[in-house]
Amino acid sequence: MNMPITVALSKGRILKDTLPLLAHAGIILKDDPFTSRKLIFETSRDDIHVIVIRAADVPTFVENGAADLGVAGKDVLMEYGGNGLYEPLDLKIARCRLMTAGREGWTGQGTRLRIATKYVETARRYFAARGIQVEIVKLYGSMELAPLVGLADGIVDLVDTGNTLKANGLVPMETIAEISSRLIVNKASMKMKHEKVKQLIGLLEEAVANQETGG
Ligand code: PRT
Ligand code: MG
Repeated sequence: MNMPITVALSKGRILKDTLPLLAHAGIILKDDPFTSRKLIFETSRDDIHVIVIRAADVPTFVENGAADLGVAGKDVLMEYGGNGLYEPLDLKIARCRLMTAGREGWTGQGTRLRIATKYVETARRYFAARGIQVEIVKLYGSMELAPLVGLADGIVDLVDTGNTLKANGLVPMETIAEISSRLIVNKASMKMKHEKVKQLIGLLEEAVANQETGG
């Protein structure tokens, strides 16, 4: 049985950090995904293909079986919700924190706070669990601008070095979640292509361990 396997990646840092892990597993893309306009890539293993899509679309492709496996940030998975996916492996790449932030002096307290974010569901859950009433302003990017122009009191966004917040006069407040990228697997693929999927998970597990020891 030689059923091919499709792996979904996204084009930014996840691609950059996943390619070395795939290479360690003996999987090399035949074209350079950073310069190519292709969306489907053949690899050194003729039974494994890679597709490159928007980060937020990866869970949708995998849950619906358009890809067997994928790599997605925990931020994206938390926002996507549901339990239609297996999440067998923390790849420990593209790490950052999902945080609340606001202008210097902002306490994060108040009534009817307006919070700008692209993580609408996650932010809603977070503030609701704390009994804080908020109005969520959905944005698709440049969240850091919102408090500066009076669109919101605070934001929920990813923070790595903190430089983006700092450059815009914002300060980090609370950590909602520690973020890293996860391998996700379609539930039917896990059954139907069990041997191949298991083998790939095992190879990536080794690659992660190797990366952790700096090998
Ligand atoms: O399609 P889209 O543009 O949304 O995504 P993409 O194609 O750029 O996807 P990709 O592959 O880059 O993956 C995005 C994922 O990387 C996120 O879902 C996170 O899981 C992870 N990640 C890790 C980050 C960061 N670190 C990060 N720092 N994604 C974004 N940022 C941004 C952040 O939004 C903020 O604007 O970087 C800025 C903050 O960085 P610092 O260092 O200034 O704090
Ligand atoms: Mg991007």
